Amino acid sequence: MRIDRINVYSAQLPVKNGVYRMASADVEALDSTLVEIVTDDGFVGWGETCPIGPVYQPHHALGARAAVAEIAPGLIGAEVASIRLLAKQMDERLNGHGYAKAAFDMAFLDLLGQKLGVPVSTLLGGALTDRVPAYYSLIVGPPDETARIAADKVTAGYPRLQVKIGGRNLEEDVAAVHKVWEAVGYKARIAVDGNRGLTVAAAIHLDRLCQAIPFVFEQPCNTMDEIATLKGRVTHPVYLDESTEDQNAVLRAISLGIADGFGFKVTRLGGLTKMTTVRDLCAIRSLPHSCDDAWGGDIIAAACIHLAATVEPRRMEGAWIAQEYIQGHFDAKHPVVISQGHIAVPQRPGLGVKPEPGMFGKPVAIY
Ligand code: 0XW
Ligand code: MG
Repeated sequence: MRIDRINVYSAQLPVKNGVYRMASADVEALDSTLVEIVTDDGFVGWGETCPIGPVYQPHHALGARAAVAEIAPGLIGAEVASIRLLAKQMDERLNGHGYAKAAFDMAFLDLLGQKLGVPVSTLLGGALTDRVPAYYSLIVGPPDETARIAADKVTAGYPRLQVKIGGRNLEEDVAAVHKVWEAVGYKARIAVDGNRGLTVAAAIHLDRLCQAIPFVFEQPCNTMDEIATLKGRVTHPVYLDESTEDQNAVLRAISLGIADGFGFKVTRLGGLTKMTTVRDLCAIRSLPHSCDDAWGGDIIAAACIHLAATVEPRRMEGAWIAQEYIQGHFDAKHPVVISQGHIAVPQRPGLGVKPEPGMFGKPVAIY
């Protein structure tokens, strides 16, 4: 199975119902990059990378496509058999840019899964479940409205909520956390996500003012170093998200003992194959984590779910997919869908989703 052609597409994904608001940025539309790899024996594999705008983390859509342009020509003619060899070939053409390589890694696994007749979860070590929990992300908004939506989402079956805070005064953030807790109580687990937006001082204040509420505090401050200073000064467990820029960052956080869990993003960590390493490191230390991406359509959603299915359920903090904020699906026949706050693991070979032919228009690049 050799790579014959690579088509690259750009898909515009407007945010359903307006704006997705976080401390670090407001986003209204996302530009997703898709790679379609066609092999000489007639298989087609898909990968996707979709930064949530240029500010959330040091990734952006044009950067992804520029990195794809460096990598793709070197893959033409390559045998799709060893993911390690293909990763080495990518590294020999471009240093870093894991978020672009992640799209290729997904497509290679999609191809191998189809060739071998197994779902990608099997290639990642094997599924432990056929249904994974999702979580709902409540954007920064008026506290009463946030609490109302929180209650609705728990009724809809979500076992976990993420309350976004930051970028406004402390009083509103504290009110949002209290009101969500009053609305849902123990019916859902709660993460409070600062998206890098709080100072260390504000994080300590929020921790004290919400002392009795059992939430995990996700990426409260900008850097891992700032977050490290919270150790022993806050009582809520602290999770890292944006700071997990690569595998080494995760190794560092675990070995320093400054993270009680993680919000992992498949593309930020360089792809599904690299994610299996941090998944296994977390298993060694009994650390919980999510399996998400920053955004994306059905290809990224499927990738997250295949990986999530391989995580020990007691440490699985849920898979966030963008479905609630996106109109429609890439694959209307086999979409990745949230039902009662959970997502069925695709069982078909490969990723199990195929975009409708022609739906992304003409490729923006062909190799
Ligand atoms: C909730 N998410 C997974 C979606 C947005 O990209 C932000 C992200 C997060 O947890 O920061
Ligand atoms: Mg987060």
